[in-house]
Amino acid sequence: MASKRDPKYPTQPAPTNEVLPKDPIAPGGERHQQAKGRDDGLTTSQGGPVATNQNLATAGKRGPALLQDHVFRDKIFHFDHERIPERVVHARGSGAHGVFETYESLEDITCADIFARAGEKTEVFVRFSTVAGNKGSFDLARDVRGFAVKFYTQEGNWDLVGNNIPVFFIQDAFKFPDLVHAVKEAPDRGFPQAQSAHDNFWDFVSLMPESTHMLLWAMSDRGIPRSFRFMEGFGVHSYKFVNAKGEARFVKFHWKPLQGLQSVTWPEALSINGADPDFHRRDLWDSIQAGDFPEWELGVQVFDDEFADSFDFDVLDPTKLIPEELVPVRPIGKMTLNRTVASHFDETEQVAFMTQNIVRGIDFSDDPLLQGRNFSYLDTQLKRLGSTNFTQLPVNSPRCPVANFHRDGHMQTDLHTGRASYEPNSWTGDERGPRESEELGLRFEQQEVSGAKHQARAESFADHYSQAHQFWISQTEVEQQHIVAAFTFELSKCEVPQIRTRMLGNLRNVDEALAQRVADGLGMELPGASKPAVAPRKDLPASDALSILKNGPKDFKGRKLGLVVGEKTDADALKALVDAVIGAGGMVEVITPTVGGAKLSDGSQQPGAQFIKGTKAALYDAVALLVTEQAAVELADLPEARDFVTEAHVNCKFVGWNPEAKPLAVASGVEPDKGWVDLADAKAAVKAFGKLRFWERDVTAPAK
Ligand code: HDE
Repeated sequence: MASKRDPKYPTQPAPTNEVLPKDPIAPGGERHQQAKGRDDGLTTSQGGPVATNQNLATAGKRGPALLQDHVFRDKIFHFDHERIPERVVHARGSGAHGVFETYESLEDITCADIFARAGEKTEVFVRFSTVAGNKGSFDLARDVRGFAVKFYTQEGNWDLVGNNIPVFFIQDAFKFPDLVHAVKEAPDRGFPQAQSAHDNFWDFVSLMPESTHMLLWAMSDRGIPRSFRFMEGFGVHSYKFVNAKGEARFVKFHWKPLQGLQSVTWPEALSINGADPDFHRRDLWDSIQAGDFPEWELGVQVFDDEFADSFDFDVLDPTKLIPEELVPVRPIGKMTLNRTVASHFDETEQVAFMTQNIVRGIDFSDDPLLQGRNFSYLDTQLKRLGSTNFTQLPVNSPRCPVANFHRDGHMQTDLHTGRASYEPNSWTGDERGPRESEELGLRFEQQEVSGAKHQARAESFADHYSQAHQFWISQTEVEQQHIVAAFTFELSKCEVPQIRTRMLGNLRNVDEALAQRVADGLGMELPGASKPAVAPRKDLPASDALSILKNGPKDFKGRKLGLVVGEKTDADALKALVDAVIGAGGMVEVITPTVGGAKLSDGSQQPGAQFIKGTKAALYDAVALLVTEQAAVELADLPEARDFVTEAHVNCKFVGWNPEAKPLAVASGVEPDKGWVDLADAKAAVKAFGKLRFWERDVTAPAK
């Protein structure tokens, strides 16, 4: 056979509803077994059994080490070379495997095989990420989140490399290195890490008014999601669907979490980063391990040239979205993440996403950001993974056959046979090798192009503020307050006053009230508005789809209760509450005075998952205090217990309690209100928890 590469693993399932085959590298899989070595015996990289994994060979008992200790050399050599360059952006990521199921055939609009048959199941790998921070940074940075999905389709890999925000900071790929340099650590001092609250970032974006719409999103609670499970994903750019007749339409991709949307508050984000810097990756891991598989619907906004021409903005401009009220999102399939990675490095780190990985039936638009990305992603994989053969790594390898005349290169793991590595050739049979196919191959849309070579931004990209205003007026009051607070916080960290002033000048073009409230928060005079390239529109209607709170969850499913239990807690009440939470599809983490647990009223020992000094209310979606008066008095003496209650209260969480817990509430300086629900009726309490926040309490909001 000339050069046919067999699918590495697993082979592509037939287009039926059968469950996917077991992945050979998953624990218990064939390759995993191999990796364990011979009969569980330790071996060198060459497979030789190892006699000692403890000591260097030395000359004499206490003498110098021997150069000949090849076992030591093998081990330390490999260790010395373990690190590869981290991603220049999106370095910190969390991956998971899953399956995508197509709802119905989309043959009328795309010939993509993945959308050809209703019920078709396609294996996927997803990597969520923060953007600015290094690999070891914390999860709750205020940042954009990456939402990259690799579909292993029968006609090759399709990568939808998106974010949790539907627009971007810049309109043209030429500016990307500047944007990233501005937000990352300052080159002289090497900090700040994983945050945008610093002069360089705001200097740059205030000079780039096209960033303003995205800034509104990043300063909203979208920048601090509760976890990956509760955020939307967006392809951002306009792409194209092309059908078998060659007809093309624009398409925008949306991922909608079936868990609903949810974010944390900024004070909680600060708290979580200290208490559990891995909060998001742990959440993804725990929920999948617990069998509570997160799900997203893939939806599309499909529109033609006529709509594109009539739309208020250029559909090629990635700083603009198309309101869902104008072009509804049509659900076309569902993704379920059902398997954690077997190895973070082998899979999450080595996965190589590339926007240019499209399949027949999907095409690029002329969005200048997308066109630039198509160039960048291949480069970056070679830098990170070190060889053009990175597509042979299991996580990157297509599940359909690969056949071409690419040869050699570092770390070639395919075994090519036959004498022809070129075509045309006149060999026959297996020696002949693969051939191109007019019928099966991907062809770009036959688009007419004209015009002189050009090196300037199109005028149709000039409006930088109208949709930022639309976003602002689409938020609830609470969300607007959070946006004001975020701008105020971030700009307060800019040491150079002119940068703050310039940004306030830009915000005036978005909304006068927004600019005034941020100026008030900073204690600054409102400067004159900056001069916009074109006058912003203020007549765009509000869009409910842009608000998180208008798209929240309906119950406590997939959420976690932090349940404080003490000595002699009523065992029946505890059982009733735990049953009610689990019955609602939620999780409970029991918090006891020491991690050894507490003795309940019936004499049984309740173990603690956390102890009160080692956890924070910010880590839970609701908290409950199920304690005797005596236990409440003892807890009231602990600053950590008082902080726990105060943090829950000021962040508008629902607090479940029994009246005996009052001494703890009093010592914490909080006044129980209607967001404090009596645990006597456990089911009613869990129903209240499902609302997630009692915003009426918002103690940080300015008095009306
Ligand atoms: Fe990326 N981006 N990007 N980006 N991007 C990378 O590729 C780049 C952009 C996004 O989990 C890099 O493998 C350029 C928009 C995600 O592995 C790199 C431009 C969107 C991920 C790169 C953009 C994204 C990346 C770094 C402007 C949302 C993580 C490592 C033209 C639609 C994928 C890597 C993963 C990663 C380049 C802008 C999303 C350097 C040049 C817009 C989710 O190739």
